[in-house]
Amino acid sequence: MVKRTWCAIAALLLIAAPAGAENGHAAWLRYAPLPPAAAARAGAEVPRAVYRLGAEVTLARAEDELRAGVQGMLGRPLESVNALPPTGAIVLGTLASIRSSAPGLAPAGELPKDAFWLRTVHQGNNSFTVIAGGDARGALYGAFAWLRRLSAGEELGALDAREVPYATVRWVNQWDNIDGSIERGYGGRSLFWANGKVREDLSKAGEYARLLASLGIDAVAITSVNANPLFLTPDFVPQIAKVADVMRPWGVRVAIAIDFGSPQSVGKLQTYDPADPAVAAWWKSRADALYAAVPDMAGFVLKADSEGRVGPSTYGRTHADAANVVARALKPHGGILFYRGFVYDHHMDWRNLKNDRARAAYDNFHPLDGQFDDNVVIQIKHGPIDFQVREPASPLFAGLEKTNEAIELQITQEYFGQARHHVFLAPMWKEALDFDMRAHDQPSPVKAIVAGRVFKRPLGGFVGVANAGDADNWTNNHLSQANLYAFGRLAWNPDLTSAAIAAEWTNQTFGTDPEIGKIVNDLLLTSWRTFENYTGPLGLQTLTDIVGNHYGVAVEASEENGWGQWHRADKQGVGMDRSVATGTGFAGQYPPAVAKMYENVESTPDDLLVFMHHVPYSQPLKSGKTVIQFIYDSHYEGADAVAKYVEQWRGLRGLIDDERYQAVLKQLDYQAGQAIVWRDAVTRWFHRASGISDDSGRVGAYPGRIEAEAARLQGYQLVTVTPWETASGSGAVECPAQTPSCTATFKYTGQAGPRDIVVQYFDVSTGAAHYRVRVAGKVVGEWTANDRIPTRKLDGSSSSRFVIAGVELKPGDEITVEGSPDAQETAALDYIEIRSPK
Ligand code: GCW
Repeated sequence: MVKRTWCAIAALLLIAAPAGAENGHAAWLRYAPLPPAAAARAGAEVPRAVYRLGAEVTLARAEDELRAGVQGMLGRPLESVNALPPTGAIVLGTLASIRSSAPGLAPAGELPKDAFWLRTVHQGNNSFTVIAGGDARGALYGAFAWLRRLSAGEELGALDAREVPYATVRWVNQWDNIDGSIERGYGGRSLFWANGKVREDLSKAGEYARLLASLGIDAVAITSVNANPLFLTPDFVPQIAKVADVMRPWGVRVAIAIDFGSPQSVGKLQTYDPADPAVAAWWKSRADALYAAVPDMAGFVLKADSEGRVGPSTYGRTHADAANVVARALKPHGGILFYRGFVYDHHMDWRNLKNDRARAAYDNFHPLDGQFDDNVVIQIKHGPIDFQVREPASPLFAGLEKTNEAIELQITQEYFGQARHHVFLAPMWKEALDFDMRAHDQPSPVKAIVAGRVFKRPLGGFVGVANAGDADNWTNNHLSQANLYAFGRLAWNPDLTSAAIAAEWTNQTFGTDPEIGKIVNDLLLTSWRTFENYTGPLGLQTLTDIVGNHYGVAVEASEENGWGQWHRADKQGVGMDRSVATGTGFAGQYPPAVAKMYENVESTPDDLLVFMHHVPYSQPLKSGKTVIQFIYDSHYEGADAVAKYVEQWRGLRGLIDDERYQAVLKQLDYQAGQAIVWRDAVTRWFHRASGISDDSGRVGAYPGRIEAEAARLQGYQLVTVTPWETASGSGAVECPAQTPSCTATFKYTGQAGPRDIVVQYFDVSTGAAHYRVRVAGKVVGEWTANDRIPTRKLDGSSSSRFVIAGVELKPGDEITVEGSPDAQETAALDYIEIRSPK
């Protein structure tokens, strides 16, 4: 009885929860009420009814979307009608159906597939809004585009807008594994797979398809490129079909990634040699089986001869042989094979100064230009290395003229703070997309090349490695949603500016109040530079633990191993010499005008200076500042900028919902701490390497900081931290596992007054240690280190910060940090810092 009552109350509470509860699940499709002035204007412009022509499910979804959007934003229903009301309506359908049923409303002109036309037609006092698609999917895209305009408060009364997608390929790849984990995924578990099979409940996968459709993305590879051969077994045919069924209503088709060894591992053939007719027949039979169940399947993605994946090299065959054998199996069904250009040797000899991973894509694929079938697309990462914080555009884009191409952009923030740091990637992508390759000395921006416009290719476009999972808000960081949004918008129209995309996203996601726009857009648009500043500027690449988790700082992790992400910093200087004259020759892979620019130190842009050249630390940049001083300054600027983000974000209090306000504030606060870890590690590392001091005297001098090694320790023991630069001073202290607790006591010698106490500690993934801080015996703060940072070690990833604000201190006060280990986590401590309150 008691239990029942509680259930009833709980149910009531659920129902009573504010309609506007914002956990981020609605993403940019919130359809929140418009501010009164915009609502009044739109109220007059938006018809009261919707008339849909055609019964296709995709059109029905478009109608639902319009109804939900108008109801949400204008607070009034949009009535569905079965005949054209003379008093006006939104008329939704394909151009052909509108032309035959309501010829007076149809725009003159044609629309290709996926394109749409938004148009208002006034007849006397009645007005019609026409949403016409080249096909049903185009009409759906039109509905979303119209709603986007409505949400931004745009004028809708005199529309005449025709939009055609820039490219044929607008795909995302999920790196989802069969067990439900996602490689480099930070947004939770897979939306498609769990425990070795398809998820029972695919409703979120359907909602995801809706998000993708709102951007014009029309295909998703639902399995990781590090492909599990099981996905090609007969058992998976109905499972893949199940996913396809929930995505199809939104015009989204599925693809899978395949393993090249499957003819042998799954098909039990003796070989997977692409030249063997039995192998070709096997690929054909698998494609036939899949297409029988999923007739609109989009195709396959293939990573071969890369990072341990098998490929054609086993049999001395070429990538073209490999791609074509699979493409021919897909061809009769209209399927496409995406063959990844990410092929390189990860056992390269680092001692050989001529070796260069950046050359690999071009060296592997350029010689094969013209040998790929016309339903093969070479999928090329935007830079020649691997999604680092700054890279030049891959020279391979200009190196294939008779082959279809797609640019691969990584939406998931593998090298960008893994959704714990806020980095809006559109400005970086734009730089690659807009980069002019000067192929044949003609304008040839990368975006136009991949779309097939420069070399007149029938197929090509944009692929994003997505960041979505089953987290309530899809990405685990509200601001990371902006990256998925930006990818989709750029895939639709790469001519959009980053600022326009940021503004659209912010309007829809947080509201149209100009103050919100000012704050959020500034955070978005400056964040790439900020991240680059505190990680690896000047083309150093992300100075992260590249052989480990790709998260925290580890300056030397890329050196002296076969992975080829070398920056070659030594006592005299830093950078890879990639010139033709004296280096690896990489610069020569670009068309002449670009090659010439990168060949010389003087003409190489500062942002890529040490990517292209090995220079002394004293090398002046264009500004006159030396390389070493720039490394110091940029790191301080980057860390300061994140600290400022926290303050800027506080300006949103009360302007946006508290739920997301608090969540982002917490994330930014964490990031501000991490940016300091990065700043100190990189600057101290280069200070030690170069022996050159910081003109501003900051590196190595930390006012208010007291090292744990210098504290009075009870139970705590000194420990060295690897890499050394990730701990302040000479290391840290830790409390041996199984010890109940240890203490480190610091003496305050400053003036009396309120102070912030910053505690720098280590939060590893193997336990939840507890910390308690006392001042003169009184507890002033305590917390548990239970964040799930991807490391078991004391290092740059686990180094974390807790701030106890506004504590009254007087000279002589003892500050004691008591740490209680848990499991393997040793309540380790790096330092405390006492600073004036902000
Ligand atoms: O950046 C690297 C990632 C791998 C990934 C690989 C690739 C899917 O660290 O996790 O594997 O790129 O793109 O194939």
